[in-house]
Amino acid sequence: MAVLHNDTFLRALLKQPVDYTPVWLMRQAGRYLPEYRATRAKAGSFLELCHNTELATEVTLQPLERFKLDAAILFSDILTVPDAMGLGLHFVEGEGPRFTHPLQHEQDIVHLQVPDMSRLRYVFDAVSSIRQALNGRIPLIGFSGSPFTLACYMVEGGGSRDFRLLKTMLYQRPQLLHKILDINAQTVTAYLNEQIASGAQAVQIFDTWGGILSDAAFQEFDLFYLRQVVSGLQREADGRQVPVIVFTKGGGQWLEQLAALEVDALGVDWTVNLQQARQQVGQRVALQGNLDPLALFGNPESIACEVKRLLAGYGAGSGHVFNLGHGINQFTDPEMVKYVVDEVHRLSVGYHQN
Ligand code: 1CP
Repeated sequence: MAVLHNDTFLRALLKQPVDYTPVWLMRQAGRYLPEYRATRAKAGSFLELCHNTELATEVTLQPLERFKLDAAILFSDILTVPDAMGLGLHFVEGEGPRFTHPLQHEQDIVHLQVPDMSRLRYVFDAVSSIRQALNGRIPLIGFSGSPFTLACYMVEGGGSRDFRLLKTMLYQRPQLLHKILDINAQTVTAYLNEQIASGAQAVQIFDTWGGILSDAAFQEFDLFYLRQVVSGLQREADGRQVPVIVFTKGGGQWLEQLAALEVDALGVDWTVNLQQARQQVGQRVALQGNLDPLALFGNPESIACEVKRLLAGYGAGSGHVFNLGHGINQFTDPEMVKYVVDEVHRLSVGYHQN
């Protein structure tokens, strides 16, 4: 494997000294880039794009050609996992992902099993291929949905506004939901370990829907299973630590408990005050975030102001990875993305003069 030329991202996650604050953006490869839309059209569909090693590699690298990003993220989707469990993922034009066989009845759930990882071979092939194509330029992030966030889609059969079906199960038949979560936790652990074995140099667990839960439900149905996953992860590869990031959207009120997971970093959404968050988590974890993705719809002055505010909020020293507080919006102007990335690099140097 090629020597890693830019390890700023990995160093910041481990709170080791860096020269500037590293930056990458959730969903940095995607519909806001015309070249992504062209490659997706060539692939035929989003799912075919995920299944095609060469094209998945191509779209992963696209944002790196435009912006000086400090990490690449595997191009795939969190819903490949329930698909491998037999739920039948497909996309309805204009409506997003759907499952043919959602988990809504006991008989759907009793037979649920950890899938054979060979069904996700195409993801691991993409990881190896991207890692090779990166040739040591920057590190590659692997990812998975959290057990709970995956369960949201598996029970609802797609996205949802209120998660009524999921919550009906949670309150009426909690043991059924626990069964799904237990299988998901085992699956996510195996899936991330296989990505690490294939070349992922850091992993992020997307807990996108943790924030819909009550405090009590978060502990029982989300945090418990995050802990299971994190404790089963392979934390070293090629003689280097593989940092683990957990991003719970809407999880600002649980930072201390999340920091007590044995993770290296927590992703935070834009509602969180970085200075207060840093005080809360102390030395335990690094923080990743948290520009409002819609701040990119401002102008250069307003964007520079937000970047300055976030960098000053975290303050001096390592342990901050700049990112958005959630995925980039599809109508974002790529010029504004370039501007943010360059401003983070330029303005952060002053916070790292040891
Ligand atoms: O039309 C298209 O081209 C499909 C749009 C799209 C893209 C570009 C989907 C469908 N997924 C992706 C890629 C993707 N998804 C990545 C790629 C790597 C990157 O550049 O960051 C990642 C990390 C994800 C993760 C993902 N998928 C999450 C977690 C992160 C988040 O944004 O909260 C979730 C919740 C999904 C589900 C999903 N996949 C796609 C859509 C539109 C959705 C959301 C569905 C919904 O809740 O309504």
